[in-house]
Amino acid sequence: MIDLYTWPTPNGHKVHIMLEELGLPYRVIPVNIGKGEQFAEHFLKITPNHRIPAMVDGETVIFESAAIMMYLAEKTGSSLLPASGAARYACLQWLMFQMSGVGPMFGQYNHFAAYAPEKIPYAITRYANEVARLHRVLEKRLSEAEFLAGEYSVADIATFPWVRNPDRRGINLDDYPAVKRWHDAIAARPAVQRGVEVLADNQRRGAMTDEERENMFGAKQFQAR
Ligand SMILES: N[C@@H](CCC(=O)N[C@@H](CS)C(=O)NCC(=O)O)C(=O)O
Repeated sequence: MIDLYTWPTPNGHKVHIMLEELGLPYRVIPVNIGKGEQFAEHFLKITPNHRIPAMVDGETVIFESAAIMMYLAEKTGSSLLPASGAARYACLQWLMFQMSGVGPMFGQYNHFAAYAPEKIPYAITRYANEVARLHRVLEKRLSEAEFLAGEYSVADIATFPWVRNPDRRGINLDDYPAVKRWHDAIAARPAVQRGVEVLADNQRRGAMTDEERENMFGAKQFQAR
């Protein structure tokens, strides 16, 4: 049985969707990052980076969502990550684009626009510009291909949870019709619908509490371990 340490956030959703697409049985082990459970001793042994998602499958222990997705595709021989050739590298290229661009930039936008106690116009503008630029890159690609790597793949599964709920980033998908077409096609997949429902009852509604703010952005986050 695969043990998945996770929480209902975009990086968690990637792996929930992947497991649902592959039809693999898995046990969900919630790590409440607002309550600071990512700093628990047993979790730090699985991932020194104290972030979800992380996975234990027998002897295999992996953190970083894309590494987990690659492992799962290769474990099952799934075409969601082609085994070799140009199709594999097209897929990896867009997966890396998500991991190094879309995730971190959208995350920083959320931080400065929604969570930072002080509104810093330079930071908000910088990350809003990056969010828009990355949407333009996605729009260009998805105007010429049905999915990021041509066929539906780990790259789409990694990117979709970050493009969901675009209004949170000041994005109107009507301005990006190819991205909207792609988003709606992925959102309609039953496995995707099951994946985004995992732990959905735990999703934060409303403003962040002081406890959540302290655990996510306070001293605990930065203490030497
Ligand atoms: N690059 C990592 C990012 C993981 C990540 O940032 N996870 C967030 C939730 S989406 C987290 O665990 N945050 C806890 C914290 O910041 O303390 C991945 O893709 O797995």
